[in-house]
Amino acid sequence: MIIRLRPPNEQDFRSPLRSERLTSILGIALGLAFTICFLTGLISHLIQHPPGWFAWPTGPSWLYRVTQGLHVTTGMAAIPLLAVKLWSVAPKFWRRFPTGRARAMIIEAVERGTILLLIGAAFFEVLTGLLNVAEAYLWPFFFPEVHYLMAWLLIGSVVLHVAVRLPIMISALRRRDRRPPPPPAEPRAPGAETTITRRHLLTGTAIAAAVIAIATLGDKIPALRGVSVLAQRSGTGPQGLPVNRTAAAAGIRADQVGADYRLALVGTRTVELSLADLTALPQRTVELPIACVEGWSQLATWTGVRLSDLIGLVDDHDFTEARLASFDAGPYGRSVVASALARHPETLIALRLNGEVLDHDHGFPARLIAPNRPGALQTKWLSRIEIVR
Ligand code: HEM
Ligand SMILES: Nc1nc2c(c(=O)[nH]1)N[C@H]1C(S)=C(S)[C@@H](COP(=O)(O)O)O[C@H]1N2
Ligand SMILES: [Mo]
Repeated sequence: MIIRLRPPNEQDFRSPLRSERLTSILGIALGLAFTICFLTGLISHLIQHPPGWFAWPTGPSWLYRVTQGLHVTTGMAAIPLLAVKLWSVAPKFWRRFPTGRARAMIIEAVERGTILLLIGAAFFEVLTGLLNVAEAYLWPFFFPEVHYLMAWLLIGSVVLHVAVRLPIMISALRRRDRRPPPPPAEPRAPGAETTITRRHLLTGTAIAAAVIAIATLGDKIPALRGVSVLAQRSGTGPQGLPVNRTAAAAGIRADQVGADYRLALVGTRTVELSLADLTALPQRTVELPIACVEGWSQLATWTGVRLSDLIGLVDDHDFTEARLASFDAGPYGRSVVASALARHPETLIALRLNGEVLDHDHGFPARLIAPNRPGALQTKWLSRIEIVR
């Protein structure tokens, strides 16, 4: 027997389950998922790189926890939608390229180019996102920037794609083709028989998306921990809270956070406070989540000194922001707290976590904890707070 290898053509794809209606329904679901990812991702980007016009509210304290948890969960749930959507249009990838008329060829080339861009950007976003939450930092500084730029490319090509296909989509949704079409005039080719319906396929896809979402939610919603096999963090760590970067990984030396520890407060005056000085100031206790940009989040009880009380020790004037610095020279060793958040009564320089002195890995001797703020900006191992007018 001689087997001739050739690229497939449109007719090789025989499943009678494919239809414009099925593709349209999957497309709407995927478009919604990508829109949610884009908007929640954009929020996260703006909080971390705020332009002048942008002010993220100081509350409710759980808001970022919800937006970023939604980002990662929706992105994960989009994976089966993307897979089935691509399957539903697979024959089109092998459509013969029109030859002859230049205009038709150009239109076809532009169309195929846009679709290629759309698919490439979608795979790229999902893959980089997945690697990031799996803590596979293959390109640690590179990830957010490229993921961010690709998000614009993706959402742009989604908008273009929807605009071009809207008429087909609307007419396909008006038509009722839930049942497989009647058998064609000629006898069905082998492989064309099917025992499932389009409705089964859609329900199965929806269940897959839901299972992935629930399996992802465990490090965000404690009640789901037991069934969340895809949760990115175990939820355990010292003092019941996961750690992204340990003191050892951040290169914190014992002498920096030992008996000689001082927190420098720099305003119109400068003061250096030892841990004993900090402990002697009025202590407050708040319940606030750590909400990592990677999607996991966890509530904890924090005790420490109000940032506004510390600012009051060195500056009596209006200020625009407080600049925090850490013994950690890494990318999360610095952060800026805008004045509204710095004045918030729940914004603390925490010394204790869940009833104990902060663990070294949670930022001992002192770390920031503030409401409605990405975990990456909750700076640990603080060395200096500068008040900027
Ligand atoms: C499985 C899917 C996805 C996962 C797991 C994921 C994960 C993440 C993570 C962990 C971040 C935080 C990065 C950081 O600040 O360090 C992020 C940010 C972001 N994501 Fe995704 N993502 C996914 C899909 C998408 C999609 C489909 C889009 C766009 C439609 C998107 C757009 C964004 C944007 C705009 C940011 C902000 C980047 C920045 O701060 O500069 N993501 N994503
Ligand atoms: N100095 C410093 N602070 C830091 C980090 C860091 O690497 N260095 N990681 C941040 C990140 S990404 C998160 S999610 C939180 C996690 O806090 P935890 O380790 O106490 O749970 O700390 C933040 N503070
Ligand atoms: Mo984080």
